[in-house]
Amino acid sequence: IVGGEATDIDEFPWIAQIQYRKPGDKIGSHCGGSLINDRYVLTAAHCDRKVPKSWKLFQVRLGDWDTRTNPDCRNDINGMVCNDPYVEVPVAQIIVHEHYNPDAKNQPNDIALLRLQNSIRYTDFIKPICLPEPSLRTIDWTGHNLEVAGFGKTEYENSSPLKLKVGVDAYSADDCQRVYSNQLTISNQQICAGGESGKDSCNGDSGGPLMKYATYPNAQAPYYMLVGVVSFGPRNCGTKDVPGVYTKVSEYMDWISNNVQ
Ligand code: 4AZ
Repeated sequence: IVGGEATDIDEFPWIAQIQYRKPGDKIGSHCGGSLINDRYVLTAAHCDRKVPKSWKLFQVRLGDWDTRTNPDCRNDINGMVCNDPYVEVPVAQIIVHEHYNPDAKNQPNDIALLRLQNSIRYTDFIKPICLPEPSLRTIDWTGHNLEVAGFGKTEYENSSPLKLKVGVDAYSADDCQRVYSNQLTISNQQICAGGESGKDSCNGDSGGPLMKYATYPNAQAPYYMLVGVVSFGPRNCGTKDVPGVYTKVSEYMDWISNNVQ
């Protein structure tokens, strides 16, 4: 996230850090994701496909906020206050969209599900995000301020030790196509947001959530809804008038239902 700010410790408790085992058993995280129920994390297909083949996507970390926190603190050992109770769960299955095309510039169907080996116990720091119900799948987000969050690249560092968030405005499909016109086609299964100089998602935020907090029709209270999955953008994140491109989650609800057991 560039141009963002630190989240609260219990903000966006669905954010997952996808972890890879690299040669030499080094562990790294190059993508985010969103917990959508007690067994599945939604992420981007390119998180599995565009990393070196020798890197194995093997687990997700949930509930983290400050990656610098001493992990010994996870269980309130020796009276240490545990303020960052993350868990790490093995990935049992990676379900990449069958029509994802890693070679296409416009990254069609950049969406994947990770089935977790165990079901997750929800805490103040680990909770699923809501998916759009049928009546909310046709909302036109043009001009709305959405939020994106993650541990990806910042204006200072290649990744962020803290969970960060930033607001990005949604583009209309036409305006986004105009921006990318001679390079690639933006489909209506994608949504663009950003374009404000210095405020954007960035490398490592991929797979993470683009969200809208609102009181939706027929709801008593406001809640966060998952609108998009971070997919790609200009090499220089936060380039003025060049929005990031997100996979539009409302277009994939049947795919999600069909692939979640
Ligand atoms: C990336 O490389 C990436 N500004 C993801 C999103 C954006 C840019 C780069 C959007 O993972």
